[in-house]
Amino acid sequence: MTAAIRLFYFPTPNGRKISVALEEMGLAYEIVPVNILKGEQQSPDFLAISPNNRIPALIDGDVAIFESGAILQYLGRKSGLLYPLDEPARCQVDSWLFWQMAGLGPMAGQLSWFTRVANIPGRDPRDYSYARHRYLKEMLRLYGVLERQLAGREHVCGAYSIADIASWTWVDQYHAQLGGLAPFPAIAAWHARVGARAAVQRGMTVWMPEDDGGWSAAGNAAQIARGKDPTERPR
Ligand SMILES: N[C@@H](CCC(=O)N[C@@H](CS)C(=O)NCC(=O)O)C(=O)O
Repeated sequence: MTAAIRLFYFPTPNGRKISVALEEMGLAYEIVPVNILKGEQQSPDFLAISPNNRIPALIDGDVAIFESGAILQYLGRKSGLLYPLDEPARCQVDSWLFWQMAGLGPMAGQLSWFTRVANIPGRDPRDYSYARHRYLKEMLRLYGVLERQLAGREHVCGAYSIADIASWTWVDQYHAQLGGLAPFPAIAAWHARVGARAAVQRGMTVWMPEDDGGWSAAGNAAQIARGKDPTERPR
């Protein structure tokens, strides 16, 4: 039987937010791989669902959604889970969800981009040290914000919610950018706590392409093993 929910997916932090949420909420779904390393996000069929040509996107009956934050809110409303009904609590979850969407995700993405470009010999002759400096500084600021929020709390908004899932997949994949979580003990404890959840572990491993092109945390580790340091700090 085909599951009602179809998740257009690639195993990046934004894609994994949704597979983790679906696993946490116990909703049946089918993975539709969109291999962004092969340009499948540009296909006309996919653009009809996701006009910004980015994963993730989701179809559920006559509902079609793109943007991972909007999808998390939809799944929270649909399941009645991990998205409080109480308005003050929901506003807190929305605040931290948008914080991740507008800050933590894009800044980590830019830092990763400029670090990787700098690590590809012959890729581009320009000097990216200022870009790396800027995004590393912003990442450190954002981790400081998250550290303060998590100090004395089990989860970002107290109770486990879609706000945790949104930030967790980004911290999980990219904390090596900052040289690890040692300077951020509350984030480190939260990262371990959320990572120990069975649903999170299932959601993180739902589908992998044969060659991840170095996008994943495993790809980062392989890059380090080849002598290229993805955490290289700006001069
Ligand atoms: N704000 C969007 C960002 C989505 C996004 O950037 N997706 C990336 C993977 S994490 C993608 O599809 N990249 C394909 C490309 O750059 O062409 C969301 O949260 O859904």
